[in-house]
Amino acid sequence: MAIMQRYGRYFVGAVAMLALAAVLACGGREPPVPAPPAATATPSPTAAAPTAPAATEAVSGAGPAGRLGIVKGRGVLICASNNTVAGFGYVNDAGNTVGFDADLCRAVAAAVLGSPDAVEFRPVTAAERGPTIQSGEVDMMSNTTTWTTSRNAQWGNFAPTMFYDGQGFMAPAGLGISSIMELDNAAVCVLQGTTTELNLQDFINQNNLNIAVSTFADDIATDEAYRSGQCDALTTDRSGLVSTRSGFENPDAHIILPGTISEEPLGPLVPHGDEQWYDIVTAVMAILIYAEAYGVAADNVPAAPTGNTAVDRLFGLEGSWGQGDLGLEDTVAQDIIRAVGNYGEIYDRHLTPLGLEREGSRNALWSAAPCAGCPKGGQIYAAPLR
Ligand SMILES: N[C@@H](CCC(=O)N[C@@H](CS)C(=O)NCC(=O)O)C(=O)O
Repeated sequence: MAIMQRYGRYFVGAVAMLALAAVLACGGREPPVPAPPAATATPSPTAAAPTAPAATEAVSGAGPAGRLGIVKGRGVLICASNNTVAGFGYVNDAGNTVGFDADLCRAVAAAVLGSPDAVEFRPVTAAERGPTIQSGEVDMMSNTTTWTTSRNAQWGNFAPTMFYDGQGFMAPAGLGISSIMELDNAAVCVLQGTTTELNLQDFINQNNLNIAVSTFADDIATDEAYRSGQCDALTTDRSGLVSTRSGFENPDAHIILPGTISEEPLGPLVPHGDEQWYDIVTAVMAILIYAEAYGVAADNVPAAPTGNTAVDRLFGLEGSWGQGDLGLEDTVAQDIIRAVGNYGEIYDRHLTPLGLEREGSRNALWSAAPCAGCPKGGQIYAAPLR
């Protein structure tokens, strides 16, 4: 196939690339990250490997016997994560899992355990996600997972979407194509057990394309196959493409083609069967979003009434938004925002350095927020805290 012949030059140096790929899966090289608040920047090494009891307690219903009680008793939140996705979930040189998705887990740990470091991250491949969350062996999952109806029905309950994405394609610039329709007769690499794999098939069927699909069990294998020239193009969430490309030695040699073939609303999820726990994780996401909307960041969290009723209610200084009903401290939002910052701070710490421009994107706040100059018009929104 002509496209493969043109791609042949990418076999040159393939051996060296393979070695490199082993540490660069899905953007595995950490991008430059601005210094986060102290608590988030340096999770204690012990947080990565606590001596927690086996995680597979049966959890049913709310209350002390529910997951909140179990997490508190264990003293560690178990969070299924990615470990090779720069910007979202990546194990850094110090052995800590860092990224946007990782900080969502840290926010929950700050809420229920009082420390953003009290998290055990459990890396899972895309195909392991369903069985892992279904078994209840983790308390939550935060790893570029798309909210879909079947996952909602079979896997667990999704908290608010924290990153709006869509599926795209990346190809070597040298291939000379500029549109996804030119992928006819191409070979495309894709990760198993993803919406990506399913959407690719829909795209092929709907457009009557002849695409040779190669699937792989994890990021490392998928990216290696792309880099070594087994495929003409790589497909995943557009953020995943940006993340992957950031780990390449020469990112400019690869283009993310215009065109998005799906909706990929990404967000954390929890096991089915514990409404209180689901409500807690949902509320924590809402706190991150509304803190930004109200202009409250890690360094200006109020500890005394401000006179702004909405701010005071959110931070437990006047009135309530349901903290007591959820088994949380009145001032839980103070703990969360001091520990990890608000939504915008988390985004800027991990995703802005990757080049995922937020302003004007769907990941701006929706926000009819009561602060001058708030970014508006995006889709980041959650249940009001009241
Ligand atoms: N959002 C899609 C795709 C998610 C996806 O492919 N994520 C990659 C990162 S870009 C992943 O989970 N990699 C983990 C691994 O393969 O080990 C889904 O939920 O199925």
